[in-house]
Amino acid sequence: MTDAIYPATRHDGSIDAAEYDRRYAAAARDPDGYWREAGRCLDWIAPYTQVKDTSFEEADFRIRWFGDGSLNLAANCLDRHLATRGDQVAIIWEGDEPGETRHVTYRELHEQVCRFANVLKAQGVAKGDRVTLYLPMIVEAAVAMLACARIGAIHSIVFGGFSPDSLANRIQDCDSKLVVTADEGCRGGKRVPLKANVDKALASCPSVARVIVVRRTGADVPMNEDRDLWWHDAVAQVSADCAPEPLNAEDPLFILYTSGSTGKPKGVLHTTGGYGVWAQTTFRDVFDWREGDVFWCTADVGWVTGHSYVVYGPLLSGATTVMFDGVPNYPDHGRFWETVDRLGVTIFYTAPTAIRALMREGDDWVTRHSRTSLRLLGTVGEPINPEAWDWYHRVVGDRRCPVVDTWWQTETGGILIAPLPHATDLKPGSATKPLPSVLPLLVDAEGKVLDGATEGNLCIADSWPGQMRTVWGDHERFFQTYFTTYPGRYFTGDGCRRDADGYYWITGRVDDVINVSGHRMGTAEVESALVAHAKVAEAAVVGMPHEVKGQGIYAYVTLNAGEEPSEPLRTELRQWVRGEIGPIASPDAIQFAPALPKTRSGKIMRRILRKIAEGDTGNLGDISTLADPGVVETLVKERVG
Ligand code: 6R9
Repeated sequence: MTDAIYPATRHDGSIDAAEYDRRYAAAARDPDGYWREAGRCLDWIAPYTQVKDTSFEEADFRIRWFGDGSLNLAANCLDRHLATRGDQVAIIWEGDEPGETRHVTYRELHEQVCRFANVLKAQGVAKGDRVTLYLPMIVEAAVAMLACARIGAIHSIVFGGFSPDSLANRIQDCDSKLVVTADEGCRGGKRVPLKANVDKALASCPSVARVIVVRRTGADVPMNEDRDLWWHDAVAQVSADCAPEPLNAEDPLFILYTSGSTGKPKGVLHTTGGYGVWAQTTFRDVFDWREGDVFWCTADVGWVTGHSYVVYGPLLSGATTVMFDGVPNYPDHGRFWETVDRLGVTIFYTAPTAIRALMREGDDWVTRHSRTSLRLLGTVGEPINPEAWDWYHRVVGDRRCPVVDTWWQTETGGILIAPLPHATDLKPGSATKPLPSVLPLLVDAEGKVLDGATEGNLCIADSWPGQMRTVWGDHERFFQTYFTTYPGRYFTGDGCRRDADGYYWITGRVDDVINVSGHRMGTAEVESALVAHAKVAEAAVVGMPHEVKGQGIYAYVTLNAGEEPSEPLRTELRQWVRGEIGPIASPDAIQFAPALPKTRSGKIMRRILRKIAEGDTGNLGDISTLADPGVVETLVKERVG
């Protein structure tokens, strides 16, 4: 073994190493047969006879799973559990203030979903229509998602931290008919003006005829009589019966916008059958879910992790899932562990950035709470450094709880590479091994497949049921983005190392995407926000190492002639980007650059800008192709931070 290793602990009834090996081999040998069986984890209205129908080749490019089956995912999350677990808690909602808690049973959730589905229908929302959700982490967010799924409408959730402009872009791109929001959100004791943001966004969104507003804080918000409805009024006026719409396995379930290396965020589209199967099986297997578990994934439903592991995976499985509307450091740094104790959380899933932030505050915030209910810990969103892994394992988990480091993407629908907690020996910092049906390949820049212990670009050789199906409105962009860099393979955009034991170590993005606190940002998006400012002539954005966020945003800004660099302007530009995109995109460092290093053909040399931002200025590599090598010297001298 090549690295520190924590042997898998045996647990009766869990998948062990032999069973993992058996499943992995079976799925590799006969994916069709494997998923024909595994697809039965869902209840189908019309059973499928076809299973895998996929090709990554340009000539017959297609991704279809269970293509002739029909089902309804809301019915799978709710109705099928009513007979056996109607009175079991489905969602424990934990508000921003500790102890501001609501328990919602499967029966209650079913009724709320049916009512809201009827509200949507009464507003003219039909199968295939898009509905944008711009909500805090409240029960109504899950209700609205499932109500869409029940009638075959496509939900598109926009994270509540995005600006009115970002919201407007995402509404326009998919032509949403209806928006669901709240008066305000609460985060760490502060208010977020969600309804006011919607009002601003809708000035440029003529497709939206109706806004439904949840009363969350009771703030006095202006209601447009022709357009806006209160959620509580609307649900009171409709019946609590709503038959689930039978949907084809390949009917769309949701759109979720995510950043890429070029252009505007892409609307990643997931469909019903394959996504449902993937969300449920990965939830059950990776988190080793058992009856009685209280599962807490701290992600917001505005991100894919919230879709798959706050809502769909747990509810499809009949689990009890925690929805958290707060932040890790409010009212103090012990919030997670105080809440774990109070709610009896058994499985806890969060992001490395949160772990690193809490680690800095000292062990005492953790150890003053018992955490005895915990039996399994997980991470997602970015590489976890071994030091943070070790702290999580040793201090939070008292060395008792396996840590599952789960690698996946918005595009993959659910986890692809992760340990199974009682099957896989753990190595801190490694997402370990692929799940059954996941065939990772490491390739070099020319696309040559690399064998054995090596490092390269991470591709996946063949389809899995949870894979995205298209980019909303731009199927060509879907193919171009993911299947042309290495023809015949899905390219993830990540770099990766494989060790002698066949373990995978994700090294981070190899494209122009940066990962800030586990949130994906396209450098191009931040650049276009910066150049939209009247004083900015040109901007180049790169990632830089950041102790807590993993990566920070480093922006080089060239001002228009006649504009002078200044501290107030720096602050103004930061505020500007917050306003254009949202707080998560605010640059950590802004360097005013008289000029940017460019090739003679005018291409910005990002490689050099990355090195300067990283402080690695001793070794800038070949700069002889630069139009004006003198530019670099100035940049190095004036580096900030
Ligand atoms: C689920 C999610 C995807 C990108 C991905 C990679 C990074 C996610 C990771 C990880 C190392 C892990 N990433 N999980 N890197 N180890 N366990 O985060 O989706 O927001 O689309 O981001 O995040 O770079 O390509 P998404």
